Amino acid sequence: MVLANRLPVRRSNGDWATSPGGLVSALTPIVRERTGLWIGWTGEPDEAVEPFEHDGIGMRPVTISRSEIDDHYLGFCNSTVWPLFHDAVRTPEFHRHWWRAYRAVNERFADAAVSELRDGDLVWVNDYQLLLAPAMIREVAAGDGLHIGFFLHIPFPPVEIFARLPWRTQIVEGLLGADVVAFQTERSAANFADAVERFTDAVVGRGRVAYHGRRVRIEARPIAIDTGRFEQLRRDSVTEAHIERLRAELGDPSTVVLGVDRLDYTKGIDVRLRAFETLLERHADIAGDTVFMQIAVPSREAIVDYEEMRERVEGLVGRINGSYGGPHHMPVHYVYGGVPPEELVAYYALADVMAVTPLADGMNLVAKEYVACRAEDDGVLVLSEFAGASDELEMALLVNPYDLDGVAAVLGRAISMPEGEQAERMSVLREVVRRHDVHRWARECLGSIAAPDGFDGGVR
Ligand code: ADQ
Repeated sequence: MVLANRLPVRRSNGDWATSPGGLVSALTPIVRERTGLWIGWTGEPDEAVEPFEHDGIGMRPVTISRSEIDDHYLGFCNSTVWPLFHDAVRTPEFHRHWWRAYRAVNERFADAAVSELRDGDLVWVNDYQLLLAPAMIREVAAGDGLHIGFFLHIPFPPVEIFARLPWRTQIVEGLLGADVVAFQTERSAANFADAVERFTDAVVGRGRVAYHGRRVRIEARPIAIDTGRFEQLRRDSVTEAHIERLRAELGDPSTVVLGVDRLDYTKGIDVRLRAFETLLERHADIAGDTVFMQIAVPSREAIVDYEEMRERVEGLVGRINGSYGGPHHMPVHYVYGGVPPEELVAYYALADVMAVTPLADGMNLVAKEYVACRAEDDGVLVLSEFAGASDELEMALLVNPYDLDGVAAVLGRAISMPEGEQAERMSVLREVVRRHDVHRWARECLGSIAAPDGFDGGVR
């Protein structure tokens, strides 16, 4: 049984279609094989949809009201937990009525799970919208055969930051309802262990805690991508045609620098634009034949911090083009919208430099997707040391996104990196994303939840 904020399907022409994305494509075959259920929200307010089956998987929709979208989703999830867990890069807001709505929604997910549970079931709870659900499920259904796992897709912050949360003890206790609590990185796992030690009476050991007569394991299980699918799309002849078209649309520049993100203040889109501007200030010669392409998917537009970041990004794009552009050349191209997978792969294949500069990020799949698409072992990944992905992608050019001069210098180095060094770095990076793909990740996560004393799914 998978619990996630959203169901893995969305409406398309009055029918349900599978949502795109790595997590969904990794999990659906496994859930189908085990005749499992998926519990989640449809994405529409106040919608009561009867359980249904899609593509061999039982869907169990949970209703979320319009006021809960405000208080639970936009409020507690995305204006309290999201900024707090991303190192408080924006000031988190704490409101008691948001907390009440968060608890109520978690309760509803837990009830839905409990009503379907059978002995021996494996329950896998995903992400920061459902931090309380593991304990809520365990409280009602404490059978011996029950296995509960939790995976956090975003970072778990250092305890000094987490400590600000008025409901910190309830959150930690909520997670300790699971048998396995897994994180993207060792750092996040260690931060959580610190929080357990400080806010509960659990006894914390290496990678495991003793809590109310049970043992709970704390693990790092970095998420991965469907590498094979990206490689296959890259080889598709249609991709070649897309690449040519996109290159021409950008004015056939000699160098393309790319950014791809949800428009989120954690992603450092403004940072990389300002670093690019600094680079142009210092090396006017690059301005003529280098293009910076930024694709930004709209996200959480109802939240003021997101609206402000959009204005800031668009202001920077205008300023740089005003200063360095001309009638026949724009140094920055900007799209506010998503692009379909075939086109995304073509952009990855086209980009000489990929700039991934979040201030904080659980993993960052874009960095891994870029690597998977570099069929010729060329191209340079510039990666923030604050993205979880930097633990594995050590051969990228790592940057501190708070250091604008540093990022500008590294962008310059990336643009002029000799082919030999590009190949040396990229071949190692590609090996990393091949060896550890999302299918292996899902197998290992579920294997660990099912095994009472841990699972060594092979050496990583
Ligand atoms: P996100 O914050 O959404 O995910 P990320 O890991 O980069 O960040 O995943 C974004 C996904 O959306 C990627 O698969 C990417 O291809 C796609 N995408 C982004 N911009 C797009 C665009 N303009 N057009 C089309 N597709 C686009 C959260 C955490 C991350 C963690 C993931 C998975 O914040 O740190 O890596 O979950 O655990």
